[in-house]
Amino acid sequence: MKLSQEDTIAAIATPCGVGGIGIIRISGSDSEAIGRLLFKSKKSIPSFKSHYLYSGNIVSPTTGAILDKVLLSVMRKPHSYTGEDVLEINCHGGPVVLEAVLSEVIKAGARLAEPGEFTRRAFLNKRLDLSQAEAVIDLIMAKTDRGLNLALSHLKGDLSKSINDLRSSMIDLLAIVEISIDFTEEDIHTSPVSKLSDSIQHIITSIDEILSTYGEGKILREGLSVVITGKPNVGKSSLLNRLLNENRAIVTSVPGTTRDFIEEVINIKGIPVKFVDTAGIRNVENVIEQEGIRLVWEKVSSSDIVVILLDGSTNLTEEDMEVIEKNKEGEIILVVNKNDLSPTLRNNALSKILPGVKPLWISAKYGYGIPALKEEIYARTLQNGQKDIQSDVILTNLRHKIALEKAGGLLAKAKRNIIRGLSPELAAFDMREALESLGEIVGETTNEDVLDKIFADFCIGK
Ligand SMILES: Nc1nc2c(ncn2[C@@H]2O[C@H](COP(=O)(O)OP(=O)(O)OP(=O)(O)O)[C@@H](O)[C@H]2O)c(=O)[nH]1
Ligand SMILES: [Mg+2]
Repeated sequence: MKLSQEDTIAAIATPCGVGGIGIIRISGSDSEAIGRLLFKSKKSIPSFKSHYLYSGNIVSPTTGAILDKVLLSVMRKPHSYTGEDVLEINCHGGPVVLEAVLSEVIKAGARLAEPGEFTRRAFLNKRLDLSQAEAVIDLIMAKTDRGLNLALSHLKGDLSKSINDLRSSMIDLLAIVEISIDFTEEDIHTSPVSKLSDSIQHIITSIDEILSTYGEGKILREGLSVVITGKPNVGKSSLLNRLLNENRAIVTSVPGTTRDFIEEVINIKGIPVKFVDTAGIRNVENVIEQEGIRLVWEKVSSSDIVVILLDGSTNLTEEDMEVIEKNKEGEIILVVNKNDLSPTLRNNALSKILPGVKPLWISAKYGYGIPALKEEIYARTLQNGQKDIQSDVILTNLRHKIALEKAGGLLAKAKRNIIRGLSPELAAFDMREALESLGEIVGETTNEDVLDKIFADFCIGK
């Protein structure tokens, strides 16, 4: 999408709905003129001071009607979010008033902003690099305090700095390799092969260190999903309610109570964990329940962890065995519920069915074993990620991961070719491509399509 950067853009920057205030944001060369046209205050203001708040009314130039009593500020370029002249109107936070003011702003010459267009302009005007722009959306979408801290660190430029450090080391090395293309060893004193390959390896190792943080970073940013499955009546909905500390799902003693799935997120030590309560697995004629059971397998296949829930007060049935069979190859936690009743199931019997899997006994009804279950889920997330992170930054974004992997692969190829004594031209070619790949992370070398895709995820007004 080719968006004109000449236009002045406008949008309601606050969420839809009712609130104390609602903000209309305008960016571009006509911002101030639009402010002059619509804003009326008691005292005449010859010129708006930048970063200064003015109190007054928004008045329709055609009807003369007062649309809202507002606070207005101008942030002159380049010291604004977008790097352009920005005008912000703090209106009252009702959808009708905001629409009325926005429509006057549009009539006065602005056009509606596309999603993320303010941040896109900030990027194009070099107020932010691309990884920082992406951190803006992560910050807005952060689900826990740890996710927020990560987004803040990226917004501050910690990731950009690491990537730019790598890029400058690569540029230095590339210069050395390129010199050896033009001159033979007798002409000038070139770096010995071993030194060059060591230097390339050093960069590869730094890339690998950053890459190793992705498992944890992804979990911190996106969270993980845990599906609770088991035959009817084992206490799946009771467990969800206990984890949430509220009666979210219907619990009854009638098997087959839950038909649809229910998803809720809880925060386990800073990790957003989405629990999915599902219909009990059994063979039934009822088509509604059958549909619910079909959904369970769909949910299971897209989950990170499956909690297999059993009822410890009864013997295992065929239905339990079906649940175990279908899940045993995946990432599972075996949980035995109703620990408050006298136990019928035994750990040694379970270990024959699922060797090496330690059952966790709980009582969803009374809360026993719930902290241990949360601990277990947390421990699994660390297993998926990395315990001893060497890197200063944590990678959270798949786009960044792919670019780093590509760069690492190309550098490894360059190193091999240097060791083999092949023409330095070959190594230089791969190193240049690796450099470009790293450049994509910070937006030095990114095409329009990639930008479109990144900013499409943003909200309007950001
Ligand atoms: N004693 C005891 N009863 C429990 C416990 N957890 C659940 N129950 C009871 O077991 C019955 C079924 O609980 P649910 O949470 O509805 O079970 P479910 O697995 O969601 O059942 P479906 O939705 O039908 O698949 C209810 O009567 C609960 O009160 C527990 O820890 N101890
Ligand atoms: Mg249920």
